[in-house]
Amino acid sequence: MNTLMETLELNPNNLNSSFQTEKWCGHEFLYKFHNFWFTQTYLNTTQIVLQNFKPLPTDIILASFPKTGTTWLKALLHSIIHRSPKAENPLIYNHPQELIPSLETNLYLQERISKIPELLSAKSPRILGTHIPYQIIGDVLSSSECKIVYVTRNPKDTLISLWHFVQKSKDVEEDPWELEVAVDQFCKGIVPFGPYYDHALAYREESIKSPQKVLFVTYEELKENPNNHVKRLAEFLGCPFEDDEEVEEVVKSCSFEILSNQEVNKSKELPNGFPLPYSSFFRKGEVGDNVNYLEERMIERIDDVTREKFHDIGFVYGI
Ligand code: PAP
Repeated sequence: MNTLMETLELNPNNLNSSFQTEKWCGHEFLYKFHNFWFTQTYLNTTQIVLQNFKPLPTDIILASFPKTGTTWLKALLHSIIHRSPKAENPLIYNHPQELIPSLETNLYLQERISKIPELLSAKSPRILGTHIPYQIIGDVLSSSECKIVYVTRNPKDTLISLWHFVQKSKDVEEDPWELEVAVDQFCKGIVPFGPYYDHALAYREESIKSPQKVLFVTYEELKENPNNHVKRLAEFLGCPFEDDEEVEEVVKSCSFEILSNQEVNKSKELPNGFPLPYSSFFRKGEVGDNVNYLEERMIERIDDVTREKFHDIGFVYGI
């Protein structure tokens, strides 16, 4: 516990002098740390995670760039690991973000520090989320036999989902994040935990190098064939399903239609340590919604970056 307190003292709130900064939206600034961009809060908590989090060999880490399917995967992983009879499914009464906390956004927060040992004492295997890029948290994650599931989503839908999410913040109501600006910042990588492309590529590379340790899955393939990918996830995690009905039940109970209609997920209450309500994690849950918002020239600009960053190195995805 002392170590945590000491770390906090080493991270004073005034970071402006030591990090490259960019204005983001509302009153938020982003800070550049190891070539990725962080809000002030997450820069602090990320450093605390790096210095204090020790993964157990049995841990399952769900890694993702924001808005790429984190909530869905949290629900799926929880259901795959803790198979429970339909009526007792904890997803009926608990938001997926509460069932599976994220290291830097829900756990290693100043106000939760005293509760960390208790919060991390969950029954094995623990499932924990993170948006921290592999370039930054890779050494920590490779220090144990823990498994990593990484989910990604096509860049245009990711951006549109993020743009909607950010509009819900009070701060941004007064100083809107114009779509034009959002496209520009996304393409330059200046969004929380960005650049999106570098984030996805490093986890993808690890999944190719160490397929037993890292499983890489896309939002779109999950949408297209959820049953197959849920089976694949369960096999990767060492707990394969015995019958297809069980798979069907997991897929159904975690579907957007079911989850977004649970009272807990419609709630306007704020999750622990988070400035936006539980309901903000559920919007449309569709593939291709970006075409309803992005102008042709915006699409072309993002596609150009996608070609350069992904396609040119053989990852044909995202257009
Ligand atoms: P986070 O990284 O901040 O936790 P994350 O859950 O990755 O957010 O992203 C939210 C997106 O996932 C929303 O997408 P949209 O804005 O395009 O609609 C949300 O609707 C979608 N989502 C949440 N739950 C599900 C689900 N069960 N199935 C499919 N999509 C989902």
